[in-house]
Amino acid sequence: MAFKTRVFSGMQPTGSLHLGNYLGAMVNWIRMQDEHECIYCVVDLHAITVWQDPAELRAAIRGVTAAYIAAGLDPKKSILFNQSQVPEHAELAWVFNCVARLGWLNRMTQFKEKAGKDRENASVGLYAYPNLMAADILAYRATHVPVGEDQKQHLELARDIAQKFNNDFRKEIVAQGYADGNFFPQPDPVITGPATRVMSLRDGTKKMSKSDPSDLSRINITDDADTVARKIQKAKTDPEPLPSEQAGFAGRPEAENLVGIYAALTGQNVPQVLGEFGGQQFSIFKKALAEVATQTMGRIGAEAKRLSADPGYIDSVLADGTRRARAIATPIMDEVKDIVGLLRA
Ligand code: AQP
Repeated sequence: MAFKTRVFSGMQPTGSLHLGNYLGAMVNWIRMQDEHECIYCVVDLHAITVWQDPAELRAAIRGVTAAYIAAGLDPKKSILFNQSQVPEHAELAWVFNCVARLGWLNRMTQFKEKAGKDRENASVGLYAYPNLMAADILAYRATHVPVGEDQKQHLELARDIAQKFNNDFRKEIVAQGYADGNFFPQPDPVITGPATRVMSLRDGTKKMSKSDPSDLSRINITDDADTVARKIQKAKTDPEPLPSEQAGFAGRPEAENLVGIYAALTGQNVPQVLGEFGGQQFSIFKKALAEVATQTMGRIGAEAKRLSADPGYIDSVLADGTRRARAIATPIMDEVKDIVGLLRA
């Protein structure tokens, strides 16, 4: 069957959002909400795959919701809610735990990075994280998933799970009226723009991340203008001036990262930025970068702070989004139960 275009994505409330989350994913979320039905989730069940202080988690769920709205998501156009309020995510994840193969999960590089050397001590949830992510998307039979480059492998796994479910249960799926035997779509990743992988300001070979112990490594939406300017001024660079062509980035990941960020924030491509700044010293370029970063992140941060002062409003947005999300997910989960052979009242 032809699947209706539906967009799904989410972010973890594991701290405040940063420039990488914004440029890598959220810019596309905002663009897509004018063209499609969009469902954007605060993935709190993913957050607890590593320890979260309960009071901080509660605050972060509201904080990330405020950031979504402040960045430009319209709760009237898009469905905004937090994952744990829609039980179909966890229910479908269990079914997918039984569809996905251990060998598939063993190949997931994010688990290896996050578990590090102390693998035996990592939570089972962290290991099964990609199955829950597949359930997040497929509980809505979403067709498009705007994410940063780091989520590519998890998206491929979601596609494999959708395909295996369709294959395993084809007879039942056809009996339920899906003539071509496809109950789930194979969701397409949407990974576009000049900053699909924003790197740490302290190390151009590492992704900018909420959980990096160094706050200097990232620009948070909660940072004020002075902090943004200081972090950019302290960002690691090299002694050479900026190159005039992209080939000049070889062996200079920090320079490449900063230019990519500037391009994304100003709506230009990298050659255009190099046309303007090629041959110049970092001190000059960093001033210009600080100015545009402060404008964008400062505006979002100030609005998120204003919205956060009214938790009643944030909770009402989440309640409305939950109701609309469940209206889509519940009938889909009911069909999954019928297909799998689980009795329901
Ligand atoms: N550095 C990045 N560059 C581009 N995109 C990024 N994303 C994350 N970091 C970058 C994208 O943001 C979305 C939400 O990510 P997440 O909050 O679910 O978790 P994450 O990918 O694990 O992000 P963090 O910041 O690194 O969180 P922690 O430190 O808690 O693990 C995703 O679309 C992601 O691709």
